Amino acid sequence: MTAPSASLLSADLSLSLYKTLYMTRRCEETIVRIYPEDNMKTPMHMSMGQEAVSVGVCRAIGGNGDVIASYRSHATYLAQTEDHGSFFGELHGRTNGTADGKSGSMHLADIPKGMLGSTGIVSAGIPVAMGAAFANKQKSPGRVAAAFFGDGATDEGVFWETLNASCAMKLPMMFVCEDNDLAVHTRKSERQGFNSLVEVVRKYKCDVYEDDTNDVESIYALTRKAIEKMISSGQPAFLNIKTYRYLEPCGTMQDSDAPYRRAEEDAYWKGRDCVALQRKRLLASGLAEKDLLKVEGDINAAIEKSVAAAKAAPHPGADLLSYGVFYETP
Ligand SMILES: Cc1ncc(C[n+]2csc(CCOP(=O)(O)OP(=O)(O)O)c2C)c(N)n1
Repeated sequence: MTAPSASLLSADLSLSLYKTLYMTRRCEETIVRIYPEDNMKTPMHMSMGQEAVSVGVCRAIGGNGDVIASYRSHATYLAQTEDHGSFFGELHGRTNGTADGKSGSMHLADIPKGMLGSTGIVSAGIPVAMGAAFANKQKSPGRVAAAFFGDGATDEGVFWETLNASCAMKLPMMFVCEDNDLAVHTRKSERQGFNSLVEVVRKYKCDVYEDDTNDVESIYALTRKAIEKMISSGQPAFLNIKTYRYLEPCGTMQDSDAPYRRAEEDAYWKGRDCVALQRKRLLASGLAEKDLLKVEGDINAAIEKSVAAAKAAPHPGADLLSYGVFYETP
């Protein structure tokens, strides 16, 4: 296991980042455990291994921004809202879910908390986030918008059009590429006709940032820097954060033996697991193991309560069929 560097953040923030990382990981471990019960009918696109990107970025935004996730949305939703009650309600298709149980795991939203949504169409959330950035520039100076997307989304024209328009219009828009090198089973080197995405993006009028640590504190600090620069310069930011998907592209199973996987790559990233890294840092900073176990135990118990509440809640009835589907004039 890679040794973490000493924290440059306050002890409270360091622990708080860990709590959200741990909660997100534990929610997905719970999904892995109970998915075979077949109470959750939605397909699953697991964030496991990549959680530090959402936790670091969303915490750096700190409630003063709007985010849109890709279809691999669990970590972004949980990091932005901290609400695993509505999360498990939605996955179980129950009325206590984020969309009354009608949307499933790829369409998680909580607009009052700045979680504008997520979408199953690769790249489709990026121009919607640009709309939020445009609105924020007009109505809420200092507030940013961020689009999370995989490196596969940059193979879509709409990514480049949105990047171009955001730069031309000088919008407070943050592009967050969760760069796990893969689109399903295909690597960037087989899909892309250029050598380096960040070198191409550097030609645009935006600031480009890179991270390859999978370390939540490093991602947090980089995002804070990007937001401050974006607000002072009026130019968008592009964050390319290297990370690693632990599970199969869609589903809850391990696929470490699949032909597209590389054993050394798997070992490298699991040796710098973002949750374990932050835990180790907290222990090295003097936090007692028993205190950390208590924190973790409380989170585990709260997640079990959310799962039980989801299972006990009703499915949506016909009365909710068109509710929330059509815009209603206030
Ligand atoms: C417009 C569109 N084209 C194709 C697909 C099928 N598809 C689903 S996931 C995926 C790969 C996406 O890879 P990436 O954006 O890197 O996300 P990751 O799975 O790595 O998180 C593709 C091509 C889709 N959902 N939408």
